[in-house]
Amino acid sequence: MANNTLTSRAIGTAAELLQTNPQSLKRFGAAISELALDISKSGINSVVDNVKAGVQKTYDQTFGEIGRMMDRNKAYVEKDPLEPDEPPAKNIEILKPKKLVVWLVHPTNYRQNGEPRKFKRQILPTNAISQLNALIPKKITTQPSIENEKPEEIIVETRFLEDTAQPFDIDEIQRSMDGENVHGVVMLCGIQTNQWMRALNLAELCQQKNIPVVAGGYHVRADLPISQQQAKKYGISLAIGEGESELEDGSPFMDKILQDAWNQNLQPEYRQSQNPKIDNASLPLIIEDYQELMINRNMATLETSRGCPLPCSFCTIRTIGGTDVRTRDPKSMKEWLRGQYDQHGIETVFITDDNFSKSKQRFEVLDVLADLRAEGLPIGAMIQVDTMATLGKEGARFVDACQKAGVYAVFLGIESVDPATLKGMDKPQNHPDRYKDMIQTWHDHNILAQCGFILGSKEDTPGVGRRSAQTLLKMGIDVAAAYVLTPLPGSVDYHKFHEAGNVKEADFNAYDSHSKAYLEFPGGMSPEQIMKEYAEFYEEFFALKNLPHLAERLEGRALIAAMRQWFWYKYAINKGDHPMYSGWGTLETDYRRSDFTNNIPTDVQELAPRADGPGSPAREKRGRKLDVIS
Ligand code: B12
Ligand code: SF4
Repeated sequence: MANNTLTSRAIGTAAELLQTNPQSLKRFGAAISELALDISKSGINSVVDNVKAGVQKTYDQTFGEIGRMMDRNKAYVEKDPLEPDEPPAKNIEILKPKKLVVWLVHPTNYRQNGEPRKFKRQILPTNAISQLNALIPKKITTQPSIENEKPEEIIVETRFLEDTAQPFDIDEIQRSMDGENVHGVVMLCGIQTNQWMRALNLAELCQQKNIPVVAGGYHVRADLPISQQQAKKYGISLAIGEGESELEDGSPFMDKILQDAWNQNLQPEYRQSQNPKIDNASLPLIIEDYQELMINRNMATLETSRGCPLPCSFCTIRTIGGTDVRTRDPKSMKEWLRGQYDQHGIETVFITDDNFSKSKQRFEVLDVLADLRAEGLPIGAMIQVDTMATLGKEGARFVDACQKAGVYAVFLGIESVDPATLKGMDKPQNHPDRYKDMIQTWHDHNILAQCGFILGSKEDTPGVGRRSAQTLLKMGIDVAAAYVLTPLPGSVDYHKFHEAGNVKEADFNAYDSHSKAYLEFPGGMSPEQIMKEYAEFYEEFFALKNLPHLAERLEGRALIAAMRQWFWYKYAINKGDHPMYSGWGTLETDYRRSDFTNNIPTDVQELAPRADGPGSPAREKRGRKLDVIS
């Protein structure tokens, strides 16, 4: 009997892992060896019975999973706290509570043929959804506009829609807002520049149904006049700031938006007074059904700090997130992480801080993770750091602390192996002659070294793709993500290149650092040549002959993660996606971006940034801080 249970558990576990968590190969392997041990102990007859039981369980699980997949496209709805459990007795009139329905929608972008880029499973959860879910209260109290009017309590019901992995069903959104005393608002959130055109189209669909829309995220915070004009056309209200911030008049950003949404009186824009402190900001509220849309449902994202003091000209983190790094209180993270593990099975946390090594609280955060591991929680972490993170005594202490904390992967901002190109990027902290030692240090701590690499700078010359891939391989980089140089609105590059007339693309959908090169520099490579270099970089780096080397430098979880990522990158590139923006399979949709001309300015000059906007020379003089070891 014990063997029966053991075998079906092993088969069940294996089936479950294959269905819901294909990357947990290690546990799958353990389940298989458990099964093999069982077979050798119990003889063939009982094994046949056990396999039957296992097959039954697998069958049940498979159909359970199909059911879940069908449900997956239905939005998550929290139970209305005022909704009675029992149906009301006849003849008793129940006053329907007032309710504001808030849809958190993360827009995808379009493929070049106009098809929305949608997958059956998404690679990483969108932080903005879980973060805003935490910031939106369950109830708001109206502020009376006239004397003697009583404040009223409004229930706030939050739903989500991940446009990258779910159909955008405007009728379902509209139905959720139907009814007496019910109002609704769609919050388009976490919008990157390449998602802005899709966001406009979604807003257009909402506008046709009279559903109010508020939009926010890095693209909105870049504060471009053209985006503000486009927003006006579709009646979009803009949230130019962080959800945790305050408006100029001192009122909380989010409260004001919710109040105005209830009163059906949204303003054209909400502008934060300054980047807020986040010490005690709410931690993300993870939604179980949302996690089910992910390839790895056991991974969560968490920001422990915001901003970066370094000067890289292509990046918007320092210009929009700020050069003074703001941190969360690490103590609050311990309970949060424990809770996420217990409630949602979160075993991997991607710390999304763009430069975790510049967070003043990095050691405290790592201690929290190490303590949890000491308690027996199998939590692992991925981090992103600069190339100075391992330097000196402090660097040595940092890498040790990372290993103790269960960090198994680090993303390094390498960007180029050529000092002239790095100079052009205003990245003085990067020294290619130090890269090899730095990578070795991470490997010595059994941490896989992944890096970002940018192609298409004016200093790049033909052959740069293959040449750079070979150099990175020799230096020991395990997995490399290449990007086509793109002027992100809000960055110093955006101002610089626009001013110089190098920007040749008016469709923001193409600003995904992958589908198209459009920056042209006099004497530099043509956009076609840049795309050729980009393709050759991936071809060279991910040649099968390079795969076995991973096992020479890593082991355990880091090795499994490196192999998983390696194959993932190959799969995504073969599919024509960027590995950072791909997913499992394709979610078919009939919708095609129709208004190729409507939303695209006729002249790139219309893309001009504000003279005092983020990344502008006017602001750079005030904000720039050099904190670089040269
Ligand atoms: C994690 C991450 C990823 C992940 C996951 C992305 C995802 N879908 O969530 C991966 C690795 C997949 C990824 C890929 C890419 N990313 Co990325 N990514 C990040 C990173 C490091 C963290 C994002 C995050 O979780 N932030 C935390 C959340 C809570 O912040 P938020 O979304 O901005 O939301 C806050 C506010 O903006 C505001 N807000 C947002 N929406 C709304 C809506 C309303 C109504 C309100 C009131 C408020 C509000 O409130 C929130 C809480 O404060 C950011 C940099 C950063 N620090 O933000 C870059 C960043 C977002 N990525 C960027 C880019 C360019 C990309 C890529 C195109 C290529 C690349 N260079 O990496 C690809 C494209 C993939 C894609 N299209 O999604 C840029 C975007 C800049 C831009 N203008 O487009 C950023 C800003 C980094 C940078 N280099 O400057 N990325
Ligand atoms: S080090 Fe990274 S996060 Fe900091 S400015 Fe440079 S690219 Fe941006």
